[in-house]
Amino acid sequence: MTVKVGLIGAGVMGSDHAQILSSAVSGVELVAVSDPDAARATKIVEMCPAARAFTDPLDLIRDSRLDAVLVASPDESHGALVLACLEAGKPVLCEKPLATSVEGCLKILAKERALGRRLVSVGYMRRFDPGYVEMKRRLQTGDMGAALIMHCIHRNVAASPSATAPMLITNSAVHEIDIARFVLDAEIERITLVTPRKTALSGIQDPQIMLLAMDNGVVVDAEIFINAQYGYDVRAELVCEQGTITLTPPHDVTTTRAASQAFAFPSDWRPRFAAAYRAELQAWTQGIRGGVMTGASAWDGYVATAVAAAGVESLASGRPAKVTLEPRPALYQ
Ligand code: ISE
Repeated sequence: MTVKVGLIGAGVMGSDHAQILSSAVSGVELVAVSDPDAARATKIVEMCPAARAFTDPLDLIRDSRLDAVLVASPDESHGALVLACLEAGKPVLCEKPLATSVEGCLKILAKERALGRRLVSVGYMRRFDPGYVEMKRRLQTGDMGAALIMHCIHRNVAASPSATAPMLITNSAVHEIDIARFVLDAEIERITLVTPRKTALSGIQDPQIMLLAMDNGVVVDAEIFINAQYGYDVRAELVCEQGTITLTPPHDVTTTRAASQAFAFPSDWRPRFAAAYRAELQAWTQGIRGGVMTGASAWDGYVATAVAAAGVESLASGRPAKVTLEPRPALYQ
């Protein structure tokens, strides 16, 4: 069976997904694309000629030819579009965040529970990154002993002019929140935002340091710096009882010349996580065919949004914020 997918959003992420679906994922066909900007949708149709262009995403969701929907539209639209997909009974992979508010996520959880089956996946693509997958596997072998501390770094080149201080948490650190839960298999009890001296190159509180207290005692520290200038740089090191597990820098070559060594950084997350995006989209389409969804669920999407909301609270108050979650429904056990 070829999974017929409709894509909502033809911006940076939508175009990237269209490119991956049409060149690197098997058993899938992009048959529809919607964007309020018809010119952007047309660009995708040029790349995927089987795709029909829409301007209204709800018309796309209703298109009876579609088996599934990929949402890559602006963040504020995610919650309502995911609900519309559930209404139509269609599997949906939504870019992060699942919804911008905790209430929006809870509505999705309630709707999916009422349907009684998992249709929602959330694009926390790091769960498919070979490095993080291996980090989790090594930890689970037990030969490193228990994890004690996870050190993370998340640096972007330059933020968009509309970036705000809370967005360091809701837009960037959510990936650290999700991957810490995934690698450590633990929930977050408390989140604290620490605010170092600000870079003069931005008007907002940047960088920030996020501390996560996990329910198994591990502490995660993550530096989030979205105007780091030199390149897109994501690092992680897990300190365990018997040693450490560290992501290796993801470059192909290092040059040695004139008494120094160098390698290049990507300019954003798309090249850095290219393998993860491919694996995520392949697993999603396989999951649709086989009826078993992998990757981040609606529950994981809800938790990431809830922890980030507590983080924004901590940023404002300067104090640790407790994370309070709804009981986890059986559908997501
Ligand atoms: C961006 O929206 C992403 O999702 C990237 O993965 C993340 O690294 C970046 O900081 C965000 O702005």
